[in-house]
Amino acid sequence: VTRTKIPEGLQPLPGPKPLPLIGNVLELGRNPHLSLTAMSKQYGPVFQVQIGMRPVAVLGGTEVVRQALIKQGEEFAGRPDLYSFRFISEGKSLAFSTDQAGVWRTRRKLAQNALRSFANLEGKSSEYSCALEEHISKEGLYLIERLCSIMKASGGFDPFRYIVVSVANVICGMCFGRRYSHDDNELLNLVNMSDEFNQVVGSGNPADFIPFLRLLPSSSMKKFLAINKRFNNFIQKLVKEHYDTYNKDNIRDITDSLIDHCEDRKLDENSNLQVSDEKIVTIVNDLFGAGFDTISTALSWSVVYLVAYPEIQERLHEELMEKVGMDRTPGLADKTNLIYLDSFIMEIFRHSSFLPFTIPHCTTKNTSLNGYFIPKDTCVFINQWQVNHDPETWKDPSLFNPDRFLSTDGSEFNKMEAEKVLIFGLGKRRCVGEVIARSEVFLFLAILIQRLKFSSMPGQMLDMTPEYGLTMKHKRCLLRATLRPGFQSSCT
Ligand code: HEM
Ligand code: HJJ
Repeated sequence: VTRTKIPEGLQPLPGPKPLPLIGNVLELGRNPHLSLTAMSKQYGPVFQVQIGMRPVAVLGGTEVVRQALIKQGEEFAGRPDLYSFRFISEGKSLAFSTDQAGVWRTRRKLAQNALRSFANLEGKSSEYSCALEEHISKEGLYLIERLCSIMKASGGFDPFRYIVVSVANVICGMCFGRRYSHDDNELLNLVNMSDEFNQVVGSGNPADFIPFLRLLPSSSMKKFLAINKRFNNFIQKLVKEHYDTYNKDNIRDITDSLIDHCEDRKLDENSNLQVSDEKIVTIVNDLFGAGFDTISTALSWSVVYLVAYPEIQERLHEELMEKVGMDRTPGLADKTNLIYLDSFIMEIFRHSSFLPFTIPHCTTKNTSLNGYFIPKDTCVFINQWQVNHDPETWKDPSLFNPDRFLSTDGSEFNKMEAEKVLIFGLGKRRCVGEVIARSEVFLFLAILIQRLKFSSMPGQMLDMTPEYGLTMKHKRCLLRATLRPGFQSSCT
């Protein structure tokens, strides 16, 4: 370990004493978001643990996270060179790879522009305010039909299994202009295997920090490599089809627009060619991967919470009846009126904190925080779970209570409280899909809650303990859904 001399007036980060070779891995345990929150009580809002030979700065206090990611954004905007990240999109991921010469910044802008233009695109019919709303509405209604027929056939359904296909279809529509059936095995195999991906890339995976562990045979690492390979093949096939049928006068989807950007650049003699075509087109890997996995995790948790809190489910349904009624499908414009639903979603984000840490960050130069010295190239974990359960910020943080986001008389959504929830990260690396994600979670839930009532299978206990990973999932389970009185489906 190389030691940089600590500048005068600064202290080294506090933290537990590391063991030789493995550092503090044993104290990290199976739930690093909980163990690191507990350590923070002893060492403060910013401290250091050593994972293997590598020091990691852990930030979990609300203020210290804002200070680092916003006020000192540039210094904390890097990504560490972690072993598992090398295999994601063949090391060319926008989200996970280390930046060379500002390429990340250019790619990020391209991703943001592509998402913005395709989400806001006009819908095919005037019934919808935008293409995103059209995709979500249609997939939401298909999902209801599908759940009704599964209920009729087998009396219970696995929420993640069906939600993930509907969500994947929305991002597939935007990225590739196509949708898949709920029985398409190619898509099902791809989107139902994200567990291993998430466990391997979750913050604090020992193999990322302890080189000799990579020599041991590991079934989870094997599966991780297989998932990445399958994922890349799936996307590459769709990208090739797009190259073959590309027409610059008819840009059909995000993939076309990224190809178009490469072609444009070839004509422009002054353009800077640092970003290869491949690095432009692989942006869709990240958009598709992030687009199906995060949102389906959020929705699947939401359905489980609806079942766990039936009185909240009834109140959400009543709000929908009052503000939307039965005669039309809810739309994105209803968001401002459905304040209890909005509060419920914020409380899902906060209470589950299903994205417990952001993707790991890395310092881009020597810096300091709260009077502590942090050298260049230090790996940094941002503990979103801790921010969302900080007793200084939240009254009874372990209580699931959507009302905390409403004014005392219940008539208004409290934006100030909502902004304290940390789930999309902050600053330069903040999620690029946030607007789409919020719209999708809102509209899918509004459509589902309007028409369906969810409940548990008789005699089955709900297990709400999350499985640790980049995105934490609930255990697979079977639930029931029944149509609300007055609604029809093709199987009633
Ligand atoms: C990054 C959360 C949905 C695309 C991130 C990060 C978080 C996050 C925490 C890392 C921030 C950091 O490292 O500091 C979420 C949540 C979602 C969601 C909670 C859903 C509820 C989406 C969607 C897309 C997307 C729908 C795309 C369509 C990305 C990309 C990055 C990212 C590309 C990498 C940004 C970068 O490294 O510069 N997201 N996300 N996310 N997200 Fe999301
Ligand atoms: C995936 C599940 C994947 C990628 C990306 C390239 C890109 C969730 C957070 C940020 C979003 C950033 C990305 C998430 C992962 C998945 C996801 C899977 C292969 C992938 C914080 O998206 O099973 O395979 O390859």
